[in-house]
Amino acid sequence: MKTFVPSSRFVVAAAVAVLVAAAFAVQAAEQGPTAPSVISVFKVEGMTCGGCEASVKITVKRLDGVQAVEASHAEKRATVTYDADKVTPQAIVEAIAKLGYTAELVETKSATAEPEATGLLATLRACC
Ligand SMILES: [Cu+2]
Repeated sequence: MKTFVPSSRFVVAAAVAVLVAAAFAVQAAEQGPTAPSVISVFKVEGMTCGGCEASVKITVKRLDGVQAVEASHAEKRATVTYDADKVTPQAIVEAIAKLGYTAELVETKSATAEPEATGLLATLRACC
């Protein structure tokens, strides 16, 4: 009578499967609706047209943890919805500064409503 002895390859595969499942569980938990989102409003100097707004939106949106970005050159303002555990207002200010604009944090409040989808119609071009 043979006893089932798992091969080392089987053990490794099983271990990998468990780790992958655990990673997915952690990811699902992190993306849950309980993630703490906040909205920060920044005063942004230097934007002169819609292209500038698009540059700010696209750049800030790329930061890990940023969920939505609104920018207005007329109001000299950018409004960013983000996960406060992943990104800071200072990081957002620095990202905008690298584009050549001056950003300053005005206020931070907790996000109450779902952020609108943004940036879908933004034109991809370097500007001003
Ligand atoms: Cu512009």
